[in-house]
Amino acid sequence: MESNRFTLGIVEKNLAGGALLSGEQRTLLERLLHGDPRALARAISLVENDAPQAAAILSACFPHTGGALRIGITGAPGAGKSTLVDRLARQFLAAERKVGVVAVDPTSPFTGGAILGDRIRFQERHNDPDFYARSMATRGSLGGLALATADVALLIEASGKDVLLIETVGVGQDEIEIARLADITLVVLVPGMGDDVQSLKAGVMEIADIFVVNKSDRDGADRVEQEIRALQSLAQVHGDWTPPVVRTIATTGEGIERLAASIAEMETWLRCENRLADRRAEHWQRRLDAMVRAELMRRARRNGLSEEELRRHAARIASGGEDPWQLVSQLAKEVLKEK
Ligand SMILES: Nc1nc2c(ncn2[C@@H]2O[C@H](COP(=O)(O)OP(=O)(O)OP(=O)(O)O)[C@@H](O)[C@H]2O)c(=O)[nH]1
Ligand SMILES: [Mg+2]
Repeated sequence: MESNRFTLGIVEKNLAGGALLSGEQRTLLERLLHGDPRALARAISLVENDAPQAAAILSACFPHTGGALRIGITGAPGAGKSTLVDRLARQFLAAERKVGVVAVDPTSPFTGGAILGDRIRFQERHNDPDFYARSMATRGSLGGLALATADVALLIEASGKDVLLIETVGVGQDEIEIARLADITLVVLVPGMGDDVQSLKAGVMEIADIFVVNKSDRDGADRVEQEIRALQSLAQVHGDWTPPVVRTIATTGEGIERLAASIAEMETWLRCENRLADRRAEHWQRRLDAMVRAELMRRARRNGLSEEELRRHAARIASGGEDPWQLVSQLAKEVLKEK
């Protein structure tokens, strides 16, 4: 990929807080930027664990990103998202695009069994140097799951991928936030399962750029499609882009070419009239907000605000022994004193 020809020398000027990388970190980054999957895995672990060098690594990778197309795939548990991701990955690889996958592990015990299956299925492709997949297990990281997923996606992109597929279970706010990181969001629906379009959260409907009616081999695909169209006639959310409805059978691959064509159409539309840039600026605004909060919390933690300490304050506040507004104001002052 073009951006990988940059040398670290150029990149280093832009590092977060003027941080300098150690020799070991430079080697790690150079390997990552050349697409070494082991270096990438190591960098992801450092970032996921909020290691002290995480910001410097992300900062060094940032100039090597921006070129890849990010596709979010969201939908109810078991809708066939991973099977679709696998099919789409093959489609893109066949078109000589390098593919990265981030799968956010569902936390619901209902779907827990699928995680292992995903890992095995995705790992089978690990021999392909143009493919990299990672599942996110982190919960409760400082900046939240959406921020952690965005950071991991950034690292994978910097390692030279052209297309990123980000799979999330579209149930909670966190997951909707993750889907919003994408340039194009696919909302996967299935016939039956009591999963009527009407019952879908408004947030999920709003983020859909393309509707996928998967498991179209089952009865009721017509009805799902009609319901989506009925809702669409009520609301136009994307200006002159009407989200298409594509039927698929992910297990056999039926409809995948049509889906890939819809993605390509949307990509062309996004690349006109600055739409992609506008969308990404909106994403960055949300992400910056989360990054600032995370950084302030990180500093507060460094200043000794441990979970333990927070719990003590909370107990005192609950019993009327401490004023929360004074406490927060004091904590903020301490954080801001730090250079
Ligand atoms: N009949 C039918 N089954 C499908 C289709 N697509 C996927 N499946 C099956 O549905 C099950 C769930 O598929 P996954 O791809 O794991 O679904 P998922 O949405 O990733 O699931 P979670 O990540 O656990 O939410 C698997 O047994 C698939 O084989 C389809 O088009 N038709
Ligand atoms: Mg899955």
